[in-house]
Amino acid sequence: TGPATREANPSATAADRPIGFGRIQRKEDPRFVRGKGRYLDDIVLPGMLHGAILRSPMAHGRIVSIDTTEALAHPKVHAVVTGKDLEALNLAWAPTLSADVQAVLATDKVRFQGQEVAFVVAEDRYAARDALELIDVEYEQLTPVVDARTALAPGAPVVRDEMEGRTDNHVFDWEAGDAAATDAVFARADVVVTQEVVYPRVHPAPMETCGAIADYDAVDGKLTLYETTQAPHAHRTLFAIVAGIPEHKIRVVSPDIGGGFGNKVGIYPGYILAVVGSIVTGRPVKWVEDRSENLMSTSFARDYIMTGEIAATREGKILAVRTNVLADHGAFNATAQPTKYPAGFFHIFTGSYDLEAAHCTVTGVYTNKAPGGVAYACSFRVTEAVYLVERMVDLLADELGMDPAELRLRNFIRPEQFPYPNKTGWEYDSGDYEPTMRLAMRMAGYDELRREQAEKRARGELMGIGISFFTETVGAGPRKHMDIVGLGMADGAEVRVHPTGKAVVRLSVQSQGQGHETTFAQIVAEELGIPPEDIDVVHGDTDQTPFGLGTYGSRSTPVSGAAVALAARKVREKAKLIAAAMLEARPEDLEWEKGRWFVTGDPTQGRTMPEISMAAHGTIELPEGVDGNLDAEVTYDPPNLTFPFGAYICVVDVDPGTGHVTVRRFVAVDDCGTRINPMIIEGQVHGGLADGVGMALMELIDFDEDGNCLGGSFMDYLIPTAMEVPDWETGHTVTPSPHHPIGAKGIGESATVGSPPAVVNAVIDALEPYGVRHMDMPCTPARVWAAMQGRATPP
Ligand code: MCN
Ligand code: CUN
Repeated sequence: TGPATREANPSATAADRPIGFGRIQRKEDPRFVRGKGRYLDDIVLPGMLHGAILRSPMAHGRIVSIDTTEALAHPKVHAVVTGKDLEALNLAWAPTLSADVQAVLATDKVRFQGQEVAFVVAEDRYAARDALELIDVEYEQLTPVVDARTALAPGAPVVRDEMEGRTDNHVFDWEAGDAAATDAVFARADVVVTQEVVYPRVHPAPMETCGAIADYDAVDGKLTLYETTQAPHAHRTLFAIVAGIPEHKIRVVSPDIGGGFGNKVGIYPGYILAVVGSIVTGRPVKWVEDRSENLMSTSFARDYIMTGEIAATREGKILAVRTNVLADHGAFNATAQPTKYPAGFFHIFTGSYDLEAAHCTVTGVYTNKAPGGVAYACSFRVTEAVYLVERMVDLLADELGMDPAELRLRNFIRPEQFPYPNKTGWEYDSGDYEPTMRLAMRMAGYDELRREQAEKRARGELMGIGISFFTETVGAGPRKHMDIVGLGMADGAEVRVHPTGKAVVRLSVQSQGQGHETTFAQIVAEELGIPPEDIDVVHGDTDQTPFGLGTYGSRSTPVSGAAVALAARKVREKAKLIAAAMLEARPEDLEWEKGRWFVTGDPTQGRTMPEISMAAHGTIELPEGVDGNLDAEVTYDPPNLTFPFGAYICVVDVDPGTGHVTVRRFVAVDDCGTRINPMIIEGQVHGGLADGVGMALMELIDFDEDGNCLGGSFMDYLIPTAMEVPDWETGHTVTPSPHHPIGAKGIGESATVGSPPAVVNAVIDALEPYGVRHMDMPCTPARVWAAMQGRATPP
């Protein structure tokens, strides 16, 4: 299987380039590579002021008093806002995306280090920061809840004591699967393996931090809000609900986004404070957080303590998986995920295997840490699920003395079992796992690698080979099952073909680097035969785009991509009626070829899209019921999610003296169904693999016993650079989604989801001579070295 479908020479003329799907260069890149992107901080409005946030120095404390007199006296300060001021406006607390509330500015207590305490609006960013130092806050320090394992212990400090009658830190209990059936299968299994598996707290850490510019016009009552957001329409509705400003008076603009990775799904206090600042001062107010603020206060990811159990026969037939999870949600439950699923889509932990039973329980707890959850290319907690099951399968292989590739191959769901109803309530739409796995093994030279490993082991060298085979569930809704704060998960798209045959497509989703301006033009191009360069993609402005829930959970292609394809097909059908009128033929006698309707049996009698679009806006008499344009609009409610999958193989070398891990090779074979732009897909996979290596080897948001965040800068929170990653070896198979109009599944998070277990499995495989069965991420040199000494954590 070759890597690419169609190669395009970038210097080729438009006529040589593929019309539709294929490897075309990104339309947005001329702007980005010339430094002409327009990010939030590039926007300067006349008379704009600057906001800065005073944050809590401690994890848990009661606010005794706040004195803002000196800050207000600063000559460049226009306003200082505290929780008390917000209380008067009923804005001190805002609803989260998970039916909880979050303090916009603390009123009673601070509940995590870095929490928002006061907001200063000043002439410039420097003055605003200087004035923060002039605010005098007296705190009474309280004992924090730092370890989720102790959050439910009797007598633990209560994080959310502002809630009526609350005496503990319990957030929710949730379960999926059949407990009794699973217990019964475990009871008769030959082999059961149990392991606690921790997916630690990490951070999406996009290149651009979060920010907002609010511009409230008191005369016409209109709020224009520039925001780093992945979901402009959802944000607009939430602002309408929270601020009481009607939607038609709110315009949310999401400019170019410098990476989101889930970090820009939520509504942060800073965004709300920019709005308050603008209303109070009557001027536009910009707020942009710095790197430490981003790492310490905005949506973290993971923080799942999972106890996994896997049951199998002695011959290696996997029978069941069960797990209990303790989920650390921080001080407020601000997780972004569909209402029905407090643990996101974690119940895909049944993986790619044909199980007899499965069951999970998830318990969420409050701690004195930053709120958020799910963010970071997670497909709504599929990261945690895949990590759990792929670690458990490796542990089982170890227990049975079986090759981990062989064990997986024996247990895959077979192609004829699709659509496959799994044991926790999903219906996997399509899959053909074995060829994908075999391709990865062939590309890696699996048997040869095992031989090399045996030779090296004999010499005392530590080489590891790690496998991960993942199945994701991406593309939320359907809306009857899925909503976020009551908004059903569907997406709108609008296609307009102008008189001269050029087109514009308007989206409800928002690119943060995924190349939507290219791939969504390609979808229209494929359907209408209009070259992609003649199609403009408009997104990120609620005044210009149809309603929809936005970009996260790799849902843009599965949901919005479907909406675009169907809207384009509507245009094509309308074009058919107009072409028939032009040709004086019956519509049913016309046939389509890319870009043209022609009379069946007489290809010379036809009309091209530009001819038809001119006629639609022209003077010919249009058929009954056809109005004078070539436009269409669709809101797509997906019938099911899509289930992309992939096989990843990682080869590592571990330095026996230092415990340092080098990722020597990484083979990734992905199947995301129909591929719109293979180059963009490879880019998504490369980025996600780097994320995965980062999480597996170095990324960690840790806390000391007082709840101080130890990952608050890029000196402490390590992210991988080109030095730490190998040359990725990518391949693909194509198993289209049967329910998606073009057969495409999502790809944006696959590699982040699928790669961490491959890396960790490789590290543990390398440490086999030391009898290491498991270690928790990140596999830093200190931790690997400790594991080699038989210790769980470094001294
Ligand atoms: N694509 C394709 N063929 C397919 C599937 C996708 O050509 N069969 C293309 C799409 O058209 C799109 C890109 O690949 O241009 C990713 O598509 P999709 O899988 O639908 O994911 P989204 O566009 O919804 O992107 C969201 C996803 C998420 S949730 C995170 S987190 C993440 C990711 O994308 N954040 C990113 N990739 C990122 N890439 C960049 N550069 N920056 C981020 O912040
Ligand atoms: Cu979970 S990170 Mo992406 O879904 O925006």
